[in-house]
Amino acid sequence: MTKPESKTALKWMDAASALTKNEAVLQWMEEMAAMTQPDKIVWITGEEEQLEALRAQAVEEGILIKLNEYKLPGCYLHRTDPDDVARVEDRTFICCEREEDAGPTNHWMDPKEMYEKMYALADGAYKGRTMYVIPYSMSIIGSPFAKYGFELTDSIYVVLNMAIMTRIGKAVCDALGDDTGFIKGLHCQCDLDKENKYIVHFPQDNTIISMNSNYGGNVLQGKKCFALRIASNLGRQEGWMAEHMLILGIQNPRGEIKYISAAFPSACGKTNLAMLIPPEGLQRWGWRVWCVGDDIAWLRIGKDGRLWAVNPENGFFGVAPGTSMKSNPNALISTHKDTIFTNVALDLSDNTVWWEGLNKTPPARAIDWRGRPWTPQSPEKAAHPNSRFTAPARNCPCLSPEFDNPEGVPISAIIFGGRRAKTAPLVYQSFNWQHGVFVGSIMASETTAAATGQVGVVRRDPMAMLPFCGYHMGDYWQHWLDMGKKIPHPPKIFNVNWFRTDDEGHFAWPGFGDNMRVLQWIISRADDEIGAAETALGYEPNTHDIDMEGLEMSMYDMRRLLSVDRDLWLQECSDARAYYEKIGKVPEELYEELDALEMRLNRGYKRK
Ligand code: OXD
Ligand code: MN
Repeated sequence: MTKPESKTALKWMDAASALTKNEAVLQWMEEMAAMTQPDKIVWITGEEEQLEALRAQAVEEGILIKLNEYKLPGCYLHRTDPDDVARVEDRTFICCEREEDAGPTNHWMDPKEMYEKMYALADGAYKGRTMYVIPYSMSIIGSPFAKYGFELTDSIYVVLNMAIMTRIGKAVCDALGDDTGFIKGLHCQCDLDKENKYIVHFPQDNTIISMNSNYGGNVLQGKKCFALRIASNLGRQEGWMAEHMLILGIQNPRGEIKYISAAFPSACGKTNLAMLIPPEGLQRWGWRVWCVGDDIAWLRIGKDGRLWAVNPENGFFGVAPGTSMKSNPNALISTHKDTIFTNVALDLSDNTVWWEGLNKTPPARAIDWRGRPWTPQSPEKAAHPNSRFTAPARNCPCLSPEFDNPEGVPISAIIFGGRRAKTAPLVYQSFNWQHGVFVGSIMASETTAAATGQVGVVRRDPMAMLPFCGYHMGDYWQHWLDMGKKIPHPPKIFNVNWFRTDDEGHFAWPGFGDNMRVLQWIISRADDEIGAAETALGYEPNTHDIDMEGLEMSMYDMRRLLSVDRDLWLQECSDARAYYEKIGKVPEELYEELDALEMRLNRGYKRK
């Protein structure tokens, strides 16, 4: 790597004012400051007073718009550049030493070459600007799961979002002490030049660089860059797992809580499931759901031989459109204070926010996400389809009391799922861990607005990690298989599909709160409490085992939701095989599972 020279030792850095005496941290920051040449350096202490001053400065500079303090206390609106509204998978790189270690699902460039490119762009990038130093922790500071990092940024928006999404400040430096195992992160807004937008990861030196973007998923480095791409590498080396999964607790009428984690691709309802409110009938019996996390899970084998999970984040970066008091009251309430909204519409009647799907009464006069006047007659959407809220987890009415437990929560079931109009049934259980890994490996889903590119196209998204796995997908599957052998009491693995459509193209399953009915079945199966029908795909519910009370749906509809179309599945197998060929380096066990599935389908496997 060509390191930028720090010509005068500690010329830039006022070591006395730094929050740490960690030599490795100071040395690296000195180099970064010498290269980017900020006017000043500000350490983010985590104190409310400092954050409040930054909010005021951001409002003054037009970066944030202060919203109605009475209706939305502590809330702000931000608009990104219209060309900078989603993750940019085609500009995201994993720069490990050997191209074959990044695998065919990641973009790769030689680390030396990439460092040179990045350092050329960063040269003088902070001139006339401030370098903010954000010490942050993924997971609870001091927890056995916790990992620490520093993000250097010239964006107040990033500072304020990171302050919601992660645990920040002096406590992080204190917990890190002299340890050199921290994650280094550099973010330069530059001039948001599309041609020079880069989201780059150097797993061999735990470094992240985001260049020419200001969209959350690209620049809130704790999230996708660290907690998934870098952490998936660390997990592989250290024997744990970093997954694109929500975590929730399901409380039964006896007051017992079982935890599950679930992987769905971006914008496929993870936040909705994580904060689900059970249908009234089930609530009356005492069923309820506790949210531990809505996007990322770090999982480790506990002393008791079960798999334990924490949510490394401290807030929700949720998709706004479609979020309403009907679809997800807990998420909406979470946004009612201390929240930053990005690319939603500004309701001029009361200086609040609006997005499609919030309610049926769009504002008569608004400013759309691009900053243009908007009325309900306007031809374009008021909010961008990937507009977001950044809300503190503590605002969530159903936040689990275990949210801050440094040991995490024990996982009874893992769920995979995606948007599939036809193929996948409502729910099925894998025969065992290895079969479950296979089920996750062939996951596919229709693309959404969370990333740039075409929306609604079916693509393979193994374990919902396609854009986030920081190394070769084949090695990642091997890591899953290896973990399975090491977990004495592994969770059971399931697959769900909330998005199956009927012959008219309407969703055949009501989804949202009614998904609780499926979760109940999953929990009963995880506890070996009930039997199931054995099908070619795995175990499916006996139709009477899904509680349908209060649902406007017949047993016939339910059977259709659970049906397996043999021809579609044979096609699915051949697509999966072609995908495996493309990935290469696929563990033999997964080919065995694919062969076995094909054989079961060909035998005309009947429900038992
Ligand atoms: C997200 C995503 O923002 O997956 O969580 O894109
Ligand atoms: Mn996500």
